[in-house]
Order: sequence, then C-alpha cells, then structure tokens
Amino acid sequence: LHRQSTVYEPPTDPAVIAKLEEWQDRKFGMIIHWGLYAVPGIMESWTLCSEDWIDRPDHMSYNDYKEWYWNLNAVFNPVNFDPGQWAAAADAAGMKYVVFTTKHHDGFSMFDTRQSDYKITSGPFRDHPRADVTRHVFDAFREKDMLIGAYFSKPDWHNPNFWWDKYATPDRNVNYDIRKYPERWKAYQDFTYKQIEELMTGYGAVDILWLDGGWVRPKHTVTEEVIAWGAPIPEFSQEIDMDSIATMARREQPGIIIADRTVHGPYENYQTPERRVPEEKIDNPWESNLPFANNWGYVPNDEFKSVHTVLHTLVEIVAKGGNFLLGVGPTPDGLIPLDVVARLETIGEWMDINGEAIYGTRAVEHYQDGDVFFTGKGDQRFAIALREEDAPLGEITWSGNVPAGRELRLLGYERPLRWEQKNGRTVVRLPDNLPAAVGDQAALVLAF
Ligand code: FUL
Repeated sequence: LHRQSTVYEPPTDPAVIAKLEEWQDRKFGMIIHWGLYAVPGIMESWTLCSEDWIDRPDHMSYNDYKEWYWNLNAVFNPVNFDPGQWAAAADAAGMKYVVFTTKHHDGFSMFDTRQSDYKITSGPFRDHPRADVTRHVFDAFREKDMLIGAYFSKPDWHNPNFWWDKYATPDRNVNYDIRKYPERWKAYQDFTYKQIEELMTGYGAVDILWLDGGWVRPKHTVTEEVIAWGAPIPEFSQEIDMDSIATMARREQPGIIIADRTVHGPYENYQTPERRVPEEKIDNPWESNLPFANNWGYVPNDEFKSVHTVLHTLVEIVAKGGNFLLGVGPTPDGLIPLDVVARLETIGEWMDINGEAIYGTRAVEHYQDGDVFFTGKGDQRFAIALREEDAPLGEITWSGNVPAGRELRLLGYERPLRWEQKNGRTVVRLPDNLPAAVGDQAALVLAF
C-alpha cells in the first residue's frame, strides 16, 4: 500500500476537494451488503464464482447451484425491511456516512432500474411501499445527516454481455473476445452508464460513488498489485467509459467523490484497502473496509468482532489518516441483527465521550508509540491509549513532551490529573478511583 500512496492522483475539481475534506472529517461509516445472498445467508455474490476457494453445498452441482441462486429473486420478500432501524443503529454508533450495495456482482439491482428485470422491484416485494429499497435506505440515512454512498459493482454476472474471463459461468456469460464483438461490449458499457445515471438522477443527493470490481479496468492500469490477486494479465482492456460516467455523475451530483477501487488514476478519489489496516500512515485520503462479522452479507451464527477490536481498529485507522467503513449485513427479513445493534450502541457510548479525538482530526507526524496513537486538530493533540479488557489502570506513557503551558485532560473525567515529563517522556498516572464509564473503556483519551 505504500506503493499505492505514490500513485494517488488528487482531484482538481474544487467541489470534489471540499467534499473529500468533509468526508475525511467524518471518519466512521457503515457499509451495508444486502441483496439476494441474504435469503439463504451465504457470504454474498461470490458463491456464484467457480473458483475452488468458494464454499458451496456439496449436494448440488455447480450448475444446479447457479440455477438455484439466480432464482432467489422469486423468493426475496423482506417484509420487515426497516431502513430507519439501520440508520438509527449507525447513528447510535457515531457513524457519519453510509455505503449501500445498490448492485453487487450477481447483478441483482436493489433499486428500480429500467435496464433489467432482475431487480427488487420486480419480485414478490414489488408492491411493498418500500420496494425501491435504495431510495428508502438513502432517505433514512439522510435523515440522520449522513453522507450517502452508492456501492455499485462494475461487473454484472447476470448480464449476458458481460465479458467474464477468469470467473466464467458457462450459462450467463460468454468468454468472448471483446475486440471481435465490440457491439456486445458496447451494449454492456451503455447498460452500466445508464444504471449509474439512474442512481445519479433518481435517488436524491449522493455523495460517494463506490465502484467495486476492480478487475474491470483499462489494461494499462493493471499493476503488480492487481496481478497479485491472482488475476490473469488481460489481453485487452475491459473498461467501462469512466470519463463519461464521471462527467455525467458530476453534472448531476456536483462534487461527488468517486472511488473507482484500485484503478489508480483520476477516478480513485480515495483508496480503499480491503479487510486490512495499512501498516503505516498514508497522507492521501483513504478508507479501510472490514466486515463486523466474517462475511459481508448476513450469515446466521457468524462471529462478530468485539467492541474492543472495532474501537482499536478505528483508532489505529484514524491515527494513520484514514476512515473506517464497517460492514453490516441485514437479515433476509430486512433488519440489522440485534446483537449487532447492541454492539453498535456500546461503540457509540465511547464515541460520545471521545469523539473529539476522532471526528475532524488529521494524522500527525508522530502518530504512534506502542499502544498509544495520536491525532490532531489545529494545535490540539490527542493521545489515545488502547487498553485490553480488564487491564489494571496504572499509567499511560509515551515518548514526547506536552508543549509548555498546556493542560492535559482525560476525556470523560473532569478532575485534574497527575502527570509529569521525564527524560523526554510524558507519564500520566491514572487515578484508582476512575468511574467505570471511563476506566473500563477500550481506549482512554488524553487531550492537550
Ligand atoms: C469486494 C467484493 O468483491 C466483495 O464481495 C465485497 O463487496 C467487498 C467490500 O468488496 O471487492
């Protein structure tokens, strides 16, 4: 990823620059994977892929599996779909933006597209007042003042004109040479343009266009990093028309941030390391995405990360200059599982006390000393000490001095602290009688 940071191309449009700044202030968002895959509770579209690493039921042949999957559209009927519950849960956690899967790789649209019948508004849910799911998700999160992000998969495994090389499914996609059948690929490009246009014109204000499926890209942008995914080096570009898409998107949604993931260039306004936190601070805008559970979509009995882990991850990401996009998968019924809601609330309790060390901050030069991370806002500094569960209080220490004349505060604790500077280190002794609401936190924050 250090290599990635060197290929970042900063936007030049002042409206995009301003929105990126605002987005960086917000730090913490929710990515929601919801689609056909929620019905049986399987990872997400990837079960359609023929590669060996993918778990599918043993009793079905691959072809039967695909047939069964494609037909899930006939049974997806999330009668309890409640985007207000989703937005309230994100808000309670202190999240400030959302990214929602308007269409994942399986090609099933969660919005009322006119380009295909393979969509939520054609199935059994069509007469429900909230059938146009994307609209209601966006509205509910806008009501909580969140920035709105549309996840959109550039690959569409359901579209017969989608050229699919490595991941070829014999029935739906043809492994054709797009130079030989340019009209097919052109039809696919038009289809993609029109779907994105629908999202940009019919769904209110959208702040982020999160374009997934980085293997759909111009050949000249295939880097070592892409080859490392195991993708074959393509003979030709498999690109959509990003120049026209971006022009259209920015005409309809001035300043919209585009994250054309991993395609380093003018349409990757921020970088998106997946399921990992970069080893070092990165100076250009970036966002790590990690699922709360092991899978992006809803899988019954999936394991969730602890509140401690999520908060430690958030602190590390923010100190390294990034945003954190935490993944949640609603049930086939249309609700965020209650144990996720409960964890989000606990995260929010920490944010209520310590949010000033997160929101609106930027990475500082000296951003880490062991378990202590630093953030800054103007000349304010925050030292955020990660703590293991049930760790004894003791002291918090780091190398570096608090500038002369500054006060040192422990967020959530009104009383003065005992601290000193010794041999170039700051040492803070925590009072034994700290209220549990502060003392038991996953991270304690010192502001100076
Ligand atoms: C990836 C996708 O292939 C996964 O299914 C998931 O949506 C993740 C956030 O992005 O590239």
